[in-house]
Amino acid sequence: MKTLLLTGFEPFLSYTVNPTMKIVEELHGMVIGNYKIHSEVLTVDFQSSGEQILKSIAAVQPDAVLSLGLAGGRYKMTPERIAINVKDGGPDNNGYKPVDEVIQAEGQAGYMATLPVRAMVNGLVEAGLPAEVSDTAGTYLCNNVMYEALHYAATQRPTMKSGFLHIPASHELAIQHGKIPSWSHEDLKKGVVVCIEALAADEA
Ligand code: PCA
Repeated sequence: MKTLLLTGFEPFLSYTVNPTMKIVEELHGMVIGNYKIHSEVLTVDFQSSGEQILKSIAAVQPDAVLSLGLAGGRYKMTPERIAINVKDGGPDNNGYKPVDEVIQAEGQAGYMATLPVRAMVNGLVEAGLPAEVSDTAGTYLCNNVMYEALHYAATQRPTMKSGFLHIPASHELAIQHGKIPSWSHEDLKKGVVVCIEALAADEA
């Protein structure tokens, strides 16, 4: 049995609910494909979220990492193709607002996801869920965490696969927020399960 580190995020900015938090909490301890899921919820904080995911990787020693983030306004499930070495935007939940900063001074300009993004999109569409590959994870916390995990894998643990899935808002969030497209919690969770199944099938 392999281990998957599955991360979500706490609420941030105008998003009073983060659907990724509930999904990772519900999937914690489950077995999907040949992966046992270990879940963690990360803070939306430029100073600590990178450290948090690296600590979890050290503690859990996962074979693969799948991080989830809310992309409020997107209509589809979007596995991310690439993380870039940039911190910009915000503010985060501590009020910090970086401008044109690097994440890792010695790091590459970008790292491609090492999860099977195309197989994930195909699996999602086959399961009846709208999906496409995304070519930008932005420059906020999601990109930050994706970059940190891929940088760690590239420099310290090349066998560990890693990547990121942005998901649309849940109905619960959309009701509170007012102006964003949304999916049911069940469909969002199913989409995450399908992506993990695609990862497992890709290795079989
Ligand atoms: N989405 C944000 C950060 C936390 C989250 O769930 C992002 O897309 O960067």
